[in-house]
Amino acid sequence: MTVQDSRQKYTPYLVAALVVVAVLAVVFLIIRNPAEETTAEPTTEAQTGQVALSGDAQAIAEARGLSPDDVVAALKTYVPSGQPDEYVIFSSGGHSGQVLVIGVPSMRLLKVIGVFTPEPWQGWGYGAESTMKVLEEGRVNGRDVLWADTHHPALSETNGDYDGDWLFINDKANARVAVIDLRDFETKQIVKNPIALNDHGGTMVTPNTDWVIEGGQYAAPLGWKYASLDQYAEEYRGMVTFWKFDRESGRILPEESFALELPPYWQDLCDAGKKVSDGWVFCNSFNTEMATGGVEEGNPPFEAGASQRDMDYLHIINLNKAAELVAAGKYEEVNGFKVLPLDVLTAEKVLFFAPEPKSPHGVDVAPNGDYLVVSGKLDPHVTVYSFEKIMQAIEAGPTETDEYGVPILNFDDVVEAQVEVGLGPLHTQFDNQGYAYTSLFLDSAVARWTLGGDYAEKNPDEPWTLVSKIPVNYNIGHLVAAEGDTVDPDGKYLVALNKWAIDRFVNVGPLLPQNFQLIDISQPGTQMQLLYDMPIGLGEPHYAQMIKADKLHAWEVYPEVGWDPHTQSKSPYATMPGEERVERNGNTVEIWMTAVRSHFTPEHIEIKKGDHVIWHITNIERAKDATHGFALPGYNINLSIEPGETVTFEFDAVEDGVFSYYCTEFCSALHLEMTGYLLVQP
Ligand code: CUK
Ligand code: CUA
Repeated sequence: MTVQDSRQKYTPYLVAALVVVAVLAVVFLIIRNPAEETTAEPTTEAQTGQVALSGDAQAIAEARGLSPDDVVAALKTYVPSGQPDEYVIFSSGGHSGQVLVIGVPSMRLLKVIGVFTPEPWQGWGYGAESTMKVLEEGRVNGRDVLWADTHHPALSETNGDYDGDWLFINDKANARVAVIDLRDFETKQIVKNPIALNDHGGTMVTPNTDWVIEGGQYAAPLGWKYASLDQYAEEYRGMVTFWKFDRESGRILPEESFALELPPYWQDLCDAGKKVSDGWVFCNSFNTEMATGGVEEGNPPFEAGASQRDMDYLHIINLNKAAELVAAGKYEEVNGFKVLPLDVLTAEKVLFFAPEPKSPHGVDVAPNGDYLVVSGKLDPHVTVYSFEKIMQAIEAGPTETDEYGVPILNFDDVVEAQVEVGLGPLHTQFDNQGYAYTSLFLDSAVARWTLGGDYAEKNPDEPWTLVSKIPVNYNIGHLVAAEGDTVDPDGKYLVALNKWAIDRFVNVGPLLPQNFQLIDISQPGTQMQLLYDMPIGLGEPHYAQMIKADKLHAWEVYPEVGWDPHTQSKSPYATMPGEERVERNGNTVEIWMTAVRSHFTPEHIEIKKGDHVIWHITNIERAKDATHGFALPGYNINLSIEPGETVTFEFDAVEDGVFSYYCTEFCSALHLEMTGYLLVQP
């Protein structure tokens, strides 16, 4: 059946379904309102007007010019006040260097987590030692880099399914990876890749989060040493890094991590194998031409030079074997970091290539780990590789190699299917009905197509065929379906992460918002429905993951009073009521302070100009909403002290004068009185 046919076939049913839902919606609203009226307090005119209007949903729909589709969409996204969402999206915050937390289906923004960039509300990077330490870990050669091009968040997994414990995200610009603890939604660690300045294929995790993958992008001499572009083939290299994650300490362990030296192709996205392909990792590459640009010297420009060949190489990596070789000491060190050299990879059969249509972008492993979907940006097809066939081809022994000696598998031996999906395919997600969804950048659409093999039992459509497309606005990059990159996708919802939103929102100037579009994918066949547009006022978010909300188990307050969120244990500086004090030791003044609604103790602190100040504040509250802020003007100090937390900061009192410190959260009726004087004597 063609797409056109199936559309015609389903259209009458679709219309009928929409009408039924719309009628139900109206009935629902009518039935619901009398109850509200009976419990209502004496009403004002405005309230009466509201009740009358909402009692007639039809009238509202007409007055607002809403179609039945609009009404259905509104009902599917509306989450009543006071109710939580069913799913939570963790999205890259793009250049902001942060992570966005969004509820689905309401698309309400829940939090912006400070990661690579200071964030004032959370007191992230404004004095609190536990936050300054993490940002300092992100320095590059001793220089602060306080922004990031965040790309791919990765939720931790257990047996290939999200477990709601940890979140990782990479900074493409500076090759850094951050670790966020989902007990308190705070960043605990940033690691700077010691061998590369930029990355792209990260972060992705292996099915039990043993390894966090960070694939490279633009080749350079490892350790970013100098080498002339004339020596590109000899001196420049690609890489993929495997960061060892330790759940116990909640940290990446750099000393147990390692990288692979790869040919100087530009490695792009990666994905970890799962189930049958557990232990393997797959990365795309482009610029296997090894173009070095230089249009000003008469060379082909990068975009042409890097697209001359019809095929690039899918990298197929035996991660378990690589880890064994590292354990056996077969590595070299670059900037103190373990790197398995290319000749070891080829001799020990760790790395294989499979040709892939040129300039690919995403490689996405299907839920059972049996197929890999590669999207060639310049090819209207997705190419589906069979893991079983890859293993057979490796077993049979490839006969060809590239110029670095990496074995190349035969394309026809390892490809299962090619599905024509449309123009500019980038990334693929999966659902629970046997469908795959591929973002089409040039078409500005999402393609829904069928998987074959075991997945074909789940739906009646012909395997490996395009079923339908839904337009999105505009320029879609990634897309995210509910748990759509795990071993057990949920279906239901898909969000298209679109770039510049042309003509979608009120004009806010030449820099356009991004647009997250929520799509209902619960119904089969051609029935995908666009539900909601969510403008994102910072950019550019690349990838996001969507987890069932009930898998998250964050703390409501810190476990005990005096908690240090950086170590997730009791702080040695925890201060209980009655223990508040100021101690002087030479030129160092140490302050132990408590915060509770609505005062800081002590309220007067007298020191001398030139003193070094070490200041600890413990929020002794146990109530969920009893967060206090702390601002010390003139010294760039701003803290968020959540219930139970102990925060430490230090500064040199370089100026004399009167400094009133105060609480920056409206914590009580007497919040404005929650203040004190720091008196610095000349
Ligand atoms: S992404 Cu990084 S260029 Cu398609 Cu994963 Cu946007
Ligand atoms: Cu504490 Cu305001």
